[in-house]
Amino acid sequence: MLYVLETKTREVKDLSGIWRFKVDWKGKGLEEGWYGSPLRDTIPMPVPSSYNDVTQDPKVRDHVGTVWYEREFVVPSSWKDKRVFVRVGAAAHRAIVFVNGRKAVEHEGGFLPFEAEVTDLLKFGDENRITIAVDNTLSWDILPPGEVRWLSDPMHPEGYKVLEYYFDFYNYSGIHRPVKVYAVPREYVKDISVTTRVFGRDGLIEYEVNLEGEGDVVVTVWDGELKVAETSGTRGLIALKDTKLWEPGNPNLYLFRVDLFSHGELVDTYPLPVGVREVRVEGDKFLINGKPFYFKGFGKHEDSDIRGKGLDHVINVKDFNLLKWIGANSFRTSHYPYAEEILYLADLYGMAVIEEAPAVGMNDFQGRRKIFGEKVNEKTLEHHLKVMEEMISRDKNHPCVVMWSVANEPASYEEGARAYFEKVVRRTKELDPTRPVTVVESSGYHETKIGDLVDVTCVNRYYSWYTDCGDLDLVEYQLERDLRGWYERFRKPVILTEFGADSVVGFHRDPPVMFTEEYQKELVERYTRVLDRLNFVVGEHVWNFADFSTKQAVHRVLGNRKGVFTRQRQPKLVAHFLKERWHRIPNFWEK
Ligand code: GCB
Repeated sequence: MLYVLETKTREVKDLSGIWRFKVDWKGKGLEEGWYGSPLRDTIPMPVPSSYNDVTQDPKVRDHVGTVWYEREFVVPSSWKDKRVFVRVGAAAHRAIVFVNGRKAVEHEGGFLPFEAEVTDLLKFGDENRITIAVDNTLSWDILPPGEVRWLSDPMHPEGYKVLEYYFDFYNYSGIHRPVKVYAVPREYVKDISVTTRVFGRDGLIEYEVNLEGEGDVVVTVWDGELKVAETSGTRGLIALKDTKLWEPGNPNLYLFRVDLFSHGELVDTYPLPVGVREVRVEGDKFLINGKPFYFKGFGKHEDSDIRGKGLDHVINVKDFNLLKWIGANSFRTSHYPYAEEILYLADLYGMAVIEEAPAVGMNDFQGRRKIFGEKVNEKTLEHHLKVMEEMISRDKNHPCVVMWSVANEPASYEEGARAYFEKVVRRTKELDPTRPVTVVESSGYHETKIGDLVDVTCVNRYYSWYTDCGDLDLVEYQLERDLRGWYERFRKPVILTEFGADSVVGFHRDPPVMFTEEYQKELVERYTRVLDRLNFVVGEHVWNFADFSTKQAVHRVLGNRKGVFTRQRQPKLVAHFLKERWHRIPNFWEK
């Protein structure tokens, strides 16, 4: 799936702005055909944004069910001879789109785009109405999972509707990424797939172009203003001599342009930034362009004040500047695929990305319920496989993506997890044989049933935080024994994908105690001492980049405070420790 771009042959209308919004309190909107005529009694609502923190009404914030968005847009008459599509960047978690009262498309899953051709539904040279119903209900049929519970009370016979979920970030809801209407020519470039390889100083680009209709394809590769290669055909190989490779810290990008001609005339053109690089796991090393890479960075979230998970270019660019400032070279899109705009920035800034599917909360840390085979079912698996397809189809061309994570902390100690993840990992590798695959684990090395299925061992650990509270002296023994255990059993490179401690900014205590900035720094420092002496450890991602919102709980003080930066992106004490450390450790590092 190509990102929506304006080019010489394509036009785009970005419908970001204020929409009309209405909560469907009784869940009757569909039945009553609310999409058939303009909505009444609406309030203004920005798109893209989560709606939860925008109003002053806690009922809107906590609503479980459907909300409706609507606005008008004009389609110019010049688009009459084109194909017109509507693309929704992401809507959490289920959405149905109507154009002029007729259904255009529906989609499940809140973190990936979907689209439909709407040419036949439009009035050209006129105003059109788009209506989107978005449902934030979680269930075990989609990812991330959750469930609705009715709590009864004799004083309230109808009961209370509560959404339960087992992941640690707030279930922000609404249209989180831009909605775009765009026009392409009748015959056009539908998709481009590019993979790259590296031979010494030379790079090889293998490509495939998928067309709607017919025509002659010409491909050119540009280094700035300089054309460095030209070829033709819908598939082929391009060899580049003395390639400027893409790698973390040195993100060279070429422009790969596909031109489609019909009877000698240009009908469509699409430019794709391409970074030539090769990723491989060999023994206990993670190699980028043949060199052992060391991951320094964070698990992140799409999360900021008021707009929640809504796309925010200001926050995003700030975050990349902070990643650079602190000396990071990578992050994980914990716990769902982030906006495409973020991956384009990662390509540009030279940040390696572990891209994660929204499979989080497939665990029960109290160990009371069985997950695989009971909660997780055939439908979950089917949806999971579809999500892998959609995610890889969207992001396959990004050089920044160096590994797929198919899930975070599933109940991998259950027998049923093996059959499930065998299928998910196999499908992921079929879809993309060029990138390593992982599952981020919280199980013990002796109990996991899936540790051998992945290419890289990724583990999350919270010694001296969730266990042995306050006892920093235990960290080093426990962590070292644990990580050695993983390596001895599976012989794969290890990344510590989460470790950290909550700190409330401004809380100080010496000697350190929990929740102070000193304790967070001391804990992180002690973990890193262990990582430095284990050769098979190829990376460290601190949890989390910034403080973020969660559902309310006794162990959450206005959300999760494990940020190295505050939610407003200001550094805590630990940030200065990491800055010094990460600027000292090179990106390519063999211990
Ligand atoms: C984890 C989860 C992450 C949580 C974190 C925590 O293991 O992967 O989503 O936010 O722990 O802070 O508890």
